[in-house]
Amino acid sequence: MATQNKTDIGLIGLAVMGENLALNMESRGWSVSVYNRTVPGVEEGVVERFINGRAKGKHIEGFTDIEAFVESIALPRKIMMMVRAGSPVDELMEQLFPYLSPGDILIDGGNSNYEDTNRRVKLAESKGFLFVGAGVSGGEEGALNGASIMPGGSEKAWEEVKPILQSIAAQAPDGTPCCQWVGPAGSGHFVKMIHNGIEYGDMQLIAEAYWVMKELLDMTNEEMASVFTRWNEGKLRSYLIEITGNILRHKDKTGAYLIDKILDAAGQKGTGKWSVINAMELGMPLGLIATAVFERSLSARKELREAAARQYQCRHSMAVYNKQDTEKEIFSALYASKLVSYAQGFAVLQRASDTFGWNLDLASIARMWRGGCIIRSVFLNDIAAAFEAKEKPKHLLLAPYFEEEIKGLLSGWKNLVAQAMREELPVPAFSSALNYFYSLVSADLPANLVQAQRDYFGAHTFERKDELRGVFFHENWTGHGGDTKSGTYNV
Ligand code: NBP
Repeated sequence: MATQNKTDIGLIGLAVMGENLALNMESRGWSVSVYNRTVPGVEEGVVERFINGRAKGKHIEGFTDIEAFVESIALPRKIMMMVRAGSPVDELMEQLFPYLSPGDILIDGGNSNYEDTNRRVKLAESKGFLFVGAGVSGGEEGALNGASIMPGGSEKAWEEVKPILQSIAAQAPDGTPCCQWVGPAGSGHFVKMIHNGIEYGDMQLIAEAYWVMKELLDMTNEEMASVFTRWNEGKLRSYLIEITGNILRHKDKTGAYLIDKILDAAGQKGTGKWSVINAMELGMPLGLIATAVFERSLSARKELREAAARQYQCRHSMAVYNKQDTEKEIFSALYASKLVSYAQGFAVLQRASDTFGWNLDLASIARMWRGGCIIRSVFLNDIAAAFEAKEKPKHLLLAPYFEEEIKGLLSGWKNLVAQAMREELPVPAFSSALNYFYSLVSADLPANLVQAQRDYFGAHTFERKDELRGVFFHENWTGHGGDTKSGTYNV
C-alpha cells in the first residue's frame, strides 16, 4: 500500500476502459490517481465528472495537471495509460518523461501495435524507466470486474506491477489469474492482437452458424437462441456463444426482435487486419481470420451487394431439411472451424516467438484467455493441455485429442459446407477452414506446378523430389531461355 499519502498507481485516460479499470483497482484495495487531458473543444470536465460521480467517496484522486498527477504517485511509480492507440501514447510519454524518476513504470493498456511497443520499451529503458505493453481484453465489463491482461516488455517491471494487474484480472474457473507475464518487448500486445484476430474469426463462424439455421432451416430467433443456449452447455461453451443466445432473444421497445433491425454492415477497428498483416509478414497462413476480416469489408458494401443480388438473383431451394441432423452438422462445422482458427492463431504465435526470440509459453497464453476476455471458452483448457503434453505437438491439429475431435466432426463439417454451396449460401469461414484442413493433411499439393510456372517465366528455380532439400534447379523450358537464375529467397 502507498505511503506518505501517495497513491499506489496512476491511471491516464478516463474513457470507458480507464474509468472502469480505476474503479476495479480501487475495489481491490489500491488507491488510484487519475488524469485525463483537458483540451478545448474536446469534452471538458472529464476528471471532475468522474471524481464527483462514480469515484465519489472512493480512494481515487483526480488531476488535470500532469506534473501534480505524477507527483501524487508512490515510487517506483506505476502509471497505466488507457488512451487511444497510436500517437496519443507517444505524446503522453513525452509529456510524462520530464516528471518521472528512474525505475518508474509506464504501462500501456491500450490496443497498441506491437511494433510501437517494441520501440517504446527501448525508448523508455534508454531514459532509465520501464515500459510494459499490456493488452487488456474484456471490454467495459471486464475492465470493471476482471479482464484478461497480457503484459510484456521490461521484465524488471513485472514484480512491481504483478500484484496490481493480477488483482484486477479475471480468475479462470480454477482460480488462476488471467494475467501472466507474456515476454519481452511488444510480445504482450502481439498476443492481444492475435486474441482479437481469433475473436474476429469466432464471431464470423458463429454468424455463419446463425445464417445457415435462419436461411436453410427457417428457424425463428427463439429456436436459434435455444440452440446456442444448448451449445453453451457443451464443448462450445464460451462467452460469445452465450451472448449470441441473449442477442437473438432480445426485443426492443416495440416488442420486436432487435437483431432483425440491425443493418448487416460490420465495422472494424484494425486488430483483425493487423493480425493478418503480421501473419503474412511471418509467412504464416491465417486464412480463417483473413476471411473474417474480408467478410466484414464485403458486408460493409451493402449497396453493392444489393445491386449484385438484384442482378444474379441467387436463390436457396425450398428443400425441407431434417432440423436435428442439420443442426448437428452446423455444430460440427462451427466446432471444427474454430479448432482450425485457434490452430492457425497459435501457430502464428509460435512463429513470432521463434522469430523474435520471445520464448512464448503457449499453454500459459491459452490459460490466460480462459477468463475475462471476449474469446473465453472451456476448450482453451484442452488447448493448454495439448501444449503442455510431454511430446509437444508440431501443430495443434496434430495433438491426439484434437485429432480425435476433428475425425468425429469431419463428416458433418464437409456435408454442411457442400450443402451450403449447393444452396448458394455463403459460409466463407466454414469453407476456408475446411480447405485449410484438406491442404494441411495433403502430403502432396499442386505447388509443384506453381514452382514450374515461376521458374518458366522468371527463372525463380525449384527444388526436386529426387534431390536434397535446399538444392535449387532452373530449367531452360523454352530452349531459348538462358541459364541465369533469379535469387532463391522467400519474402
Ligand atoms: P478511446 O480509445 O476512445 O480513447 C479515449 C481516451 O484517449 C480519452 O481519455 C481521450 O481523452 C484519450 N486521448 C486521446 Br483520444 N488522444 C489523447 C492524447 N493525445 N493525449 C492524451 N489522451 C488522449 O477509449 P477506450 O474505448 O476507453 O479505450 C482505451 C484504450 O483501450 C484504447 O487503446 C482501446 O483500443 C483499448 N481497449 C478498448 C476496449 C473497449 O472495449 N472499448 C477494450 C480493450 C482495449 P479525451 O477525453 O480528452 O478525448
